[in-house]
Amino acid sequence: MKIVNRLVVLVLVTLLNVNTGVAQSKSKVKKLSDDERMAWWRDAKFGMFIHWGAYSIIGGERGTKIAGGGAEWAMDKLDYTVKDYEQFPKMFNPTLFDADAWVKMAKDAGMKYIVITSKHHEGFALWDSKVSNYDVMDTAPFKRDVIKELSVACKKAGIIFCVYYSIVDWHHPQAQGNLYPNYNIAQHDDPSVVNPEFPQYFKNYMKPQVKELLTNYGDIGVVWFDGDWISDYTTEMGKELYNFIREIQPNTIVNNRVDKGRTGMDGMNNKPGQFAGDFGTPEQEIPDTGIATDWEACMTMNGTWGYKPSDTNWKSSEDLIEKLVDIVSKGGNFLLNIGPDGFGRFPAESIRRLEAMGQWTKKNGEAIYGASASPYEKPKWGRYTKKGDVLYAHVFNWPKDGLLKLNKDIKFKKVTLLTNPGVALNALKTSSEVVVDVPMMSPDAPVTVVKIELAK
Ligand code: FHN
Repeated sequence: MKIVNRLVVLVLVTLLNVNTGVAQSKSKVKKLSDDERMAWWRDAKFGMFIHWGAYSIIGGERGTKIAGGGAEWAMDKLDYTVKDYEQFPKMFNPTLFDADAWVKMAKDAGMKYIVITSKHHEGFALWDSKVSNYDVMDTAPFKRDVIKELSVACKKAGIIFCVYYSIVDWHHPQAQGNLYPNYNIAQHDDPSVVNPEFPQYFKNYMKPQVKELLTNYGDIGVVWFDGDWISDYTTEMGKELYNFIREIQPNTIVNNRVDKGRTGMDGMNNKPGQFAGDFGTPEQEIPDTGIATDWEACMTMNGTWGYKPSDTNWKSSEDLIEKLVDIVSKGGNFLLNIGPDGFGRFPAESIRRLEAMGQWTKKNGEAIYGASASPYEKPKWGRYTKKGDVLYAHVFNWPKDGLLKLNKDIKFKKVTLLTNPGVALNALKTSSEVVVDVPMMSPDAPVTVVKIELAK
């Protein structure tokens, strides 16, 4: 073959081998089965959600105005233009940020994974993105890669590191950065408002940013998408993104908001032809009964995801512990939110609740981690969880007469208090219930766990 022809063939072969678009690095990691991949997440049960960004400086307030709802929506709710809002990333300098301290508070609370807002709707990235200067390294005086520091701290502590990423971007002109004065209009108010350049944002900005998060920060346990509701974003984009992620890190888990149309209680996609990622994401609510597939309820401790000092509507520690039990008894995970302030501090009210939950999970974690949903209807006094041939009765309302009445179908071998395994409790099976003789006072308020070793 003439040299010229050979050269032409060589050039053609080279061109065919070059990936178009974003170069994709194929992982060499062993691809687990779905059950193997979900195993750690199903056992973990309890994670920390962290909403942190430039909005954490604003605290939901502008002059006399206080943003309704979540303070992480300050840019929209307090009517900032893109230019006005850019002042806040330019002053983002949370010198009290201590990743190890944050991770310790999560771990001591009994949380097994952390999901941090790497980029919320405001568009400001908490990592050193090469796709954008609107990030903590180029725009902010802080010049520390928050995602790097937190991922390293998580790895050191054995906590699974996960990232939240907003599909919605109120700063990027090819997303919703062109919609002042109402960034919300293209989301909930008027889905007919679209940006014809959104596909370019998706291909040339969003995907490269997601690739950065999955390439530069070690193993990513979960990519937690949000903002799926905008009409610019399609199920096809979601499927492309899901496959893109799994090619870079095959065993990363992706929530259902990678797709569109999550609805109602279960946060699952109910529309035909839509896929629902790997788990459902009911928000600020707990399904009344379990859901057939994997699911995680995400919830705030007060009424806001982002830091908002005016929001003093804090859930009690007792309520949060009961919510954890309720969720696990229905087969779900609990992703509980912290909104650190603009200095990098967790609010004191949040720390108090984390410590109270840690005291409870330390004593009762056996009945939570790795446990499965209750095999019985929820009893009036509390909830059941189960692990192998052990049933756990989590008692919220302690019986005043010292007689705990369990489901009549329970066949038991031994009944004890989880925190006092050496003392067998008297239990009697009748035709209508199993009655257990318990102490007059609840030994481990707010939720005492009775351990029931089941007979075969
Ligand atoms: O708009 C966001 C909101 O700010 C927050 O991030 C929650 C957390 O799941 N998700 C969206 C509202 O559904």
